[in-house]
Amino acid sequence: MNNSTIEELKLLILSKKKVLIISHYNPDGDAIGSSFGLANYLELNNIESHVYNKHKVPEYLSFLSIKNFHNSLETIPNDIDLYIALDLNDLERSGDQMMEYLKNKIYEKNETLIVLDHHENNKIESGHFMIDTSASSTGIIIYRILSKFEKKIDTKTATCLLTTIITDTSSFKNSNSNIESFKVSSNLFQLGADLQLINKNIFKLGNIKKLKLRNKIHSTLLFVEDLKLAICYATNDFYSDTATSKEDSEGIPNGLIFYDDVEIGIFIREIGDDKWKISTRTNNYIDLSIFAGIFGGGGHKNASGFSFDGKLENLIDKIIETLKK
Ligand SMILES: [Mn+2]
Repeated sequence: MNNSTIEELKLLILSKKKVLIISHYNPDGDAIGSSFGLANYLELNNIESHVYNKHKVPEYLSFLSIKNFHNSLETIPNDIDLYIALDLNDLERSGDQMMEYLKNKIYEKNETLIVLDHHENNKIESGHFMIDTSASSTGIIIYRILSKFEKKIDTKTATCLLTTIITDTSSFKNSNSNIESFKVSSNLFQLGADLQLINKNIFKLGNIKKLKLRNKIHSTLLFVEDLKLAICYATNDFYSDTATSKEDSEGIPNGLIFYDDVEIGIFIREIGDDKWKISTRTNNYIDLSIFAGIFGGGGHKNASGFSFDGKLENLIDKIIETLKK
């Protein structure tokens, strides 16, 4: 499979009237940002654009939107004249129903497919490709193409495309960050991409109820210096008092080990009368699967869990005693 040139893809897209954009299920910031950015820009060029995803837009990405978004095949118009698959290396990644639909359109009816992606091992058999594993997001590849169009990229498209870079590089923390990701981000920022809106949504921590729950949990902190151990717990009334649920205490033990003097983070949650669920985290300090095994639980070296029947005080004593050995 050979890549088309940017000029070829541009001419091909501009010759079409009604486009369906598809990306992978369980969509992430790149799948949604590149689909919506491309659809939004093509609409400005008077190409009717539809986006399909098997799943809904995740809550943290709901600040991005598009006119024609489909979660079902039934609402897709039947006079589509171009299919564009984004951020996927296998049609199977669009979901079974869409895969069958596309196989029929592309392989049997010989309709036109463009594939824009940055994953290794593309398994799509035919189409017009632009695959570049050095691109830090699929949105970068879309930017390369759209920046050759006559029409200027508008702020909404720029925000969508910048989202793909911020999420796929984890704000330039991942090793896939490169000169192009900075350059394209700079250009998108200049075009009016709303970086504050992106950051506020992508990295948001939840509502005030969750903060109140976490305050309660962190106020139980017990630090055992010689073990580099931090323990916090939550009883059922913590959740009822703050109108929160167990999902709101996710990530507590991970958070503990980000502090300098902590190597083992443990979170204990009440699951019934004198019944507790324990989750543990470390960065390569000890093997927590062995530790959890002593209590009849299991997991990995860096993260494990177990449950315990008895009084909270006894549980904490037993944890400290076991770690000391
Ligand atoms: Mn991606």
